[in-house]
Amino acid sequence: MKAVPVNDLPVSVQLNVPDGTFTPCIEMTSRKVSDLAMMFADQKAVEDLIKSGDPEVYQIRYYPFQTKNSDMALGVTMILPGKVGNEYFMTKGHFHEADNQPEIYHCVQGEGVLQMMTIDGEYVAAPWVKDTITHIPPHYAHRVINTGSVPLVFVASFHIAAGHVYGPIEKKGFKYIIVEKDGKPQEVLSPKWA
Ligand code: PAN
Ligand code: ZN
Repeated sequence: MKAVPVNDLPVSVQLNVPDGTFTPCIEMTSRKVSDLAMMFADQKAVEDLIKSGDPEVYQIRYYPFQTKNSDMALGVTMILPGKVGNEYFMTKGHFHEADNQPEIYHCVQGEGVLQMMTIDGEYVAAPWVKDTITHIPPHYAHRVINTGSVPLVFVASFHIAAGHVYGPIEKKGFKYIIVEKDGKPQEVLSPKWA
């Protein structure tokens, strides 16, 4: 994530809920199926999707509010509706690097699941609908899954100092994956944990 100059003055941005854009915005990152390839259980479906154009899975917009002595950041994520095989589109998921760094997520559109898990595999899944707000305590990796038919948009508030660690989730994933079964989302044990 980009570093920005210190600004001690108040800053406001304007959110457009339907597509998760806001203005002004410092940085936008797009993640495609190929960026998340190792996260999905069905590797054949991953390959096929990459060959057929490598669709976008989500966009993150970021604004760091760096002042002389504080470091709040805003992140707005928009996850498109879609699936890889029968597994729904989702964020990569990560731990925070610093062990005293929590985060607040607010779902402003769509429906899905916020998965949280400690490094020892203690797992909590929060069902999400519009305006569910969740506090993610320190030590819990976090991932959001869009199980609906419209873009899921959520607002995240965290400290820049939190840092992001992706390695453990890239290797082992979360204990459970969310797949579509008989037209409905279902939580099943991840093959990596079986
Ligand atoms: C969020 C996430 C964002 C994208 O801003 O970074 O939703 O998810 P991944 O980082 O797992 O790709 C956050 O939790 N920041 O700490
Ligand atoms: Zn985070």
